[in-house]
Amino acid sequence: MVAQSYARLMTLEEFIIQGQNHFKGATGDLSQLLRDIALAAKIISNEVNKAGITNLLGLDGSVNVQGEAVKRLDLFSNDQMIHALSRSGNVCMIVSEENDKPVRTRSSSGKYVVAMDPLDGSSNIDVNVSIGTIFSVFARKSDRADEPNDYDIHQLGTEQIAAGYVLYGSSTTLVYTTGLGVSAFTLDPGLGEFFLSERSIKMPRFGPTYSLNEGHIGQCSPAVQSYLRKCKTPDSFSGKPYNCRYIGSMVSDIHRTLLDGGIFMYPDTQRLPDGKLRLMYECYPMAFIIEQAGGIAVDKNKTRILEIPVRDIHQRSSIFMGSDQNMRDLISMM
Ligand code: P6P
Repeated sequence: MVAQSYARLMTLEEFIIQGQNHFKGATGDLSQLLRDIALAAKIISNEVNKAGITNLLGLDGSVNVQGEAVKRLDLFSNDQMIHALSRSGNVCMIVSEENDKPVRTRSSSGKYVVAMDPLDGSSNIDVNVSIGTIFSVFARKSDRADEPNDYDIHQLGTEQIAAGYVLYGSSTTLVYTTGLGVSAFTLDPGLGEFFLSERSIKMPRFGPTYSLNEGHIGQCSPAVQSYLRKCKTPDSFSGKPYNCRYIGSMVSDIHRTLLDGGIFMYPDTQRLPDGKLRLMYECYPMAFIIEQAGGIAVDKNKTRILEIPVRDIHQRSSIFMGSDQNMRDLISMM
């Protein structure tokens, strides 16, 4: 019975090949890149799910039984992603939250540049809250015979050719887009295989849920404060106020917003006038996904996130993203 039910499921591998066939002249290089990311996701998932026990065994940060230093999970995840992205020879440069400068791979002729947060929200590991990997893929601009340069990195979010995240939660879920809609895959850890769980995800047009760190609300703009007062006022139609849901792990908060609708905000505050989240490897990929699912993503100036130019690879941006109607309500107040 189980064998028959698996037979009905589509693997990530099959889906990637199907997607590749959409792109005339596709070389399979992007497909290989997505497969490499999926491999790193499986390795990271395996470690993340052991994190509690390694802490208990005191292996975290000390020397493990093989005499190797046990790296903190975010550094381990960074290493795994860099290794996976370097395997194919298709990636020439990597921007990572964990590295001050862009990382050059051995393949200076690689056709892609990847920006990533290898383990976002890693501080949540100690309290067993879901965390995630976020990635964004660009085609390099410079000639492949030359060394990659800053023009390959300073591209607009609209130029992403793929973006996605992996959520290490009660199940490990990979969500990505190549511009043809958003699909989700769930890992069967027993088989080590990602299976298609949601195809062409479309956000609900509206969701009665808002998500932000309300502890900062006193430092937020009057527009955000008045929007929040509106969310807390019982709705004339349903008679109920919105729900507040905030996990403090961007991948989890965005995944819920993507599937259930609503709005996620990390606004600018007096302490963080440009917000906290990073433009290249948190805001860009998540905005690409949210827009592909029918939502809207802007910053404090109502500028489309995907059109905010990159000045510095670690620059921050305020971010407001979510369902079409929720976002229009907020934007009308900004
Ligand atoms: P705060 C996690 O540290 C993170 O980078 C995102 O995953 C999350 O959305 C945000 O910071 C939470 O920040 O200030 O609410 O703790």
